[in-house]
Amino acid sequence: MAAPICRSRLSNITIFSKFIRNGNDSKPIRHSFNKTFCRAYNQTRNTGLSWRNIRIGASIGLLSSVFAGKMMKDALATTELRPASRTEKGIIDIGDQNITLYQFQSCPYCCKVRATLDFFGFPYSVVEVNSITKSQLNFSDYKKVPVLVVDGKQGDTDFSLQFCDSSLIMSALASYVFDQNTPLNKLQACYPGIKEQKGRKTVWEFPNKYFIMYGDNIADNRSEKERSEERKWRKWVDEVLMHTISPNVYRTPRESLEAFHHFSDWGEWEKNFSTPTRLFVVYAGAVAMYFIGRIVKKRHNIKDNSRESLYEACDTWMEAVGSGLFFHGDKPGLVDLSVYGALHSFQGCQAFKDLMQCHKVKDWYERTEEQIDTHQGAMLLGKKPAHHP
Ligand SMILES: N[C@@H](CCC(=O)N[C@@H](CS)C(=O)NCC(=O)O)C(=O)O
Repeated sequence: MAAPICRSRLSNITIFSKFIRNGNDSKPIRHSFNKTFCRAYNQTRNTGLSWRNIRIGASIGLLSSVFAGKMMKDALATTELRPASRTEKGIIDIGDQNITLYQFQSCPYCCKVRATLDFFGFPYSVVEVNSITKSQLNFSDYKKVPVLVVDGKQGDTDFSLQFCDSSLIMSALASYVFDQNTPLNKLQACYPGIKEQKGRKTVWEFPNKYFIMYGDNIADNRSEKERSEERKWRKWVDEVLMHTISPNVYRTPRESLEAFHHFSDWGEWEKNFSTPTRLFVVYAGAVAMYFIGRIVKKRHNIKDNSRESLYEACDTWMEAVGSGLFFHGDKPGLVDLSVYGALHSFQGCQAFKDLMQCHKVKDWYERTEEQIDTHQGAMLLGKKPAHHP
C-alpha cells in the first residue's frame, strides 16, 4: 500500500535527471534555480563566500543528489533476493497446474485472495512483491497486486494464465470450485479486463469481477436472489469497509511506523528484500501512508475519530450476518472471506487490537479463521476434491 507515494518520489528523481539532460524543457525550473542562487548570492555576499564557490558547491550538490537518487533507484530495482517467498501445500489436487500469487502480505485485497485459496485448500506459491519497484510484476501489464498466475498444460500445450483483481480472482476460483470440469484457462475468457488511459493513469475495469461463472455441473444450489445479495455485499467490502482501513491503521505517525515494522516481520521482508530496500520501505512507507490515510479519511467521509467509522462498518457487517454463524449460513462464503481478508490485513496493528477488544465481530472473525485454516471449503464442493489426502 505504500507504493503510490514511493513511486512518485522515484519519478521526481527521473524528472530531475530529465532537467539536467534536456535544456529546452527546463526553463521554469532553471528560472527558479537562478532566483534561488541570486538570493543565496545576496545573502552570502558578506560572509566571505565567492559566487564562484557557491556555484561549484551547488553543482556538486545537484550532481550528487541525482547520482544518489539513481544509485538508490538501481539498488532498489536490482536487490530482489528470491522470487518465491513460500509455498502453501493445500489439500486439493489441481492436477498439472501451479498457482502463484503475486502479493503484498499485508494488502487487504491480497488477504482476501489468500483467505479464499486457503479456505478451499488450493496449493499455491507466494511471491512477495517489492512495493516500490514492483519488478516482480514486470511480466504483467497490470501493475497492482494481487495477481494470480496459473501455469499448466493442456494436452501438449503449456499455458500461463493471469488473473488480476482480488474480486475477480475470488470469483474465478469459486467458479472452478463449483465446476471443476471447466478448466481455469476456459474460465479466464469469462473475465475480460478493459484497460483505459486516463491522462497519465492507466485504469483497469473488470466488468464480471463479482460474477461466479456456472458451467454444466453446478454444485451451487442457491437462488438467484441469494447470489445477487452475495455480489452486493462483496461490493460493499470493496467500496465501504476497505476505505475505513488506512485511516485507522496509519492513524498517527507512531501507529503508522509500528504497522510498517509489523508488516516487515509478517511479510518476511528481511528474507525477501535487501536491508536498504526494507528500511526505505518501512520509513518512507510509514510517512507516506500516514498522509495517504488522511487523504482517504477526507475523501470517504471517515469520522474524525476514525475508529468510529471502522466500528460502524463492523456493526453493519454483524447485522448482515444476523443470527447465523456466517453470512452464508453455517459455512463461510465469498462475502465472509472478503470481510475476513480485509480485517486480517491489519491483524497485529493497534487498530485491530482495539477492534477485537471492544467489538462483537471478534467471535465471527475467530470462527471464520478456524474454517479457513482447516480448509473447510474443500468439503463444500458437494463431491470430494479429486484426490483428498
Ligand atoms: N481493485 C483491486 C485493488 C488492488 C490494489 O489497489 N492494490 C494495491 C495494494 S493494496 C496496489 O497494488 N497498489 C499499487 C499501485 O497502485 O501502484 C483489487 O481488488 O485487487
